[in-house]
Amino acid sequence: MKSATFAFLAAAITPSTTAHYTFSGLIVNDEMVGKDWQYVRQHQNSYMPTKWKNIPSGSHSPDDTDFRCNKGASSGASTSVYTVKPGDKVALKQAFGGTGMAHPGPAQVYMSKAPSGDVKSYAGDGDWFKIAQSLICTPGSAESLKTNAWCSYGDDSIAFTVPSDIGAGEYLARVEHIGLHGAHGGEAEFYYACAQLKIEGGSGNSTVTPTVKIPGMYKSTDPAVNFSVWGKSTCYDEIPGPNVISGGVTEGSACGTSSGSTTGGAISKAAAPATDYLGTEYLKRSVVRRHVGGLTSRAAKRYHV
Ligand SMILES: [Cu+2]
Repeated sequence: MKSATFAFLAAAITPSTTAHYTFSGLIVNDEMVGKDWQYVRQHQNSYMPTKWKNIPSGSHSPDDTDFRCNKGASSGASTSVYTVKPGDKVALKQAFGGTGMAHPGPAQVYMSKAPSGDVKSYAGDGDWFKIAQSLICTPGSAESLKTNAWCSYGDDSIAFTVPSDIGAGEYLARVEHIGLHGAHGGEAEFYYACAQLKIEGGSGNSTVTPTVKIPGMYKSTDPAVNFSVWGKSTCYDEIPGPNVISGGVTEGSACGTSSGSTTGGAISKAAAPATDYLGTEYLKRSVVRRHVGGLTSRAAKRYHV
């Protein structure tokens, strides 16, 4: 009875963490630091997605100011700030015991420096830039574009390396995964949260470009968020939002011709295999892939469009 009750409660609390998700944990150089929501702004959107159409009850659209750090997270007054240095490997881990992102789509990491120097009071209304993105890692299969062709598919975190040239200061670091399974009908799903980081050291005298505002970096008409994973395409020719900054990292490529990481600038469909590997992908890929192997069929059944 007791275990049955527990099982029921567990199911009630986490009915679809592989289908829906958000991020609450901070991992630095392969170690979890602190507790859930200690360094990540706790928001009120649970694991529900942000969408333009058929917005889930209580959620909002990507045109809302809450698209910055998710619902009700415009202040980080009660969130701690974790100090990192350039080259540190950072990741935000899925909340609510999520065991892997089981939606097809790209992942992005944006950062924004608190103009006042105090990220706790920063609403995220300043300039944002993209430091990392992951696209397609497995080439040549339209079928796998529904699942594990995407580099991020099955991962339980979104990782990045702290850039060396964006300067010291306090930053919001916003990780985001876009579920494209409903994008053909205008229902791309956005999953994201913001960590509060203080960067010490680094050069950082150059102007970081390109920058965008949130909301505003995506439009509901952008091809990248209206892409169909249900067609014959084996490539994701559009990237959502701006290019990564100089020194930023792209994992995979538009067509999956590269499964490593490339540094900086615009992606191209004919991207050469990566020779420059910055170690962003510190979570052991083999473990993730085994996990995905067990997850795929179940995950496929959980698609909700
Ligand atoms: Cu979902």
